[in-house]
Amino acid sequence: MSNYLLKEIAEHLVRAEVEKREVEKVTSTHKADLTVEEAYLVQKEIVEKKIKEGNRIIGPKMGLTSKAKMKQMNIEDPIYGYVFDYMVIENGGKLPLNEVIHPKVEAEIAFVMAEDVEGPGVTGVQILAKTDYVVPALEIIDSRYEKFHFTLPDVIADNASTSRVVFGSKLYRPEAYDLDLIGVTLSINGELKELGAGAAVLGHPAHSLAMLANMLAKKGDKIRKGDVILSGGITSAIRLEEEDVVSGKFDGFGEVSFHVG
Ligand code: 0L1
Ligand code: MG
Repeated sequence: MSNYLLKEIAEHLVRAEVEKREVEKVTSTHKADLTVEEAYLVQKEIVEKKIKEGNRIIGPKMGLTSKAKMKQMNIEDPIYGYVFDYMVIENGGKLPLNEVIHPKVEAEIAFVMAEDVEGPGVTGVQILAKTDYVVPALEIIDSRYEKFHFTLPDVIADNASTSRVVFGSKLYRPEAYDLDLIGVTLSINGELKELGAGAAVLGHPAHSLAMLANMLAKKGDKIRKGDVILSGGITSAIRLEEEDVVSGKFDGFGEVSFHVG
């Protein structure tokens, strides 16, 4: 695929995000046979464009990490995207509905990295040894595609549907927890909507970051010291509506919340 077309698809997806407008998936409109490799090149264009515009990367994120999502998409490996500073909402803060298209929320555990981690061959144990802190989080995903309908290359090109994130207010040392056993509930307007445990993320959230390091290594890239990394959804993603009050309760980690305005 030509560089010109990659850039055009990247512009198209950024425009959809900025204009808060859902668009048809790019594999229908631009090029039916966009490969996974090409999709990551589109994502790279988007990331570079956002950096040029003055935004800062908070860290990479992992997506499609649950067995259910992987089965639904018929894939073996998860995907990654990037979270930027403008996407962070303070704990207890507001998600203005007019800033997004059709948001959904999922509960996750984020890692704050103490050191660079470079693949290949990285393990979950190595990730934990190089993690400063873990922190509970609520990720708000907002595919730029109509009705969240996409193929694997579409969603990779669209920065893995990344839109907003709310981090918990306290940081926790990882060795004090069995992250796979952490129970999480996700409630909206006081009603329990979803529950899960850390093991829903590829068996253990640290395993997800090990896969990330190994995937990045194939691109000559790595996890960096200071990155804050979303490891993947512990719960399914729930569609958000005007006035929703959202609360994620994490065993031993406290609560993360926001409301939709
Ligand atoms: O963070 C995620 O797991 C989202 C990945 C993209 C798939 C989706 O939009 O549901
Ligand atoms: Mg996610």
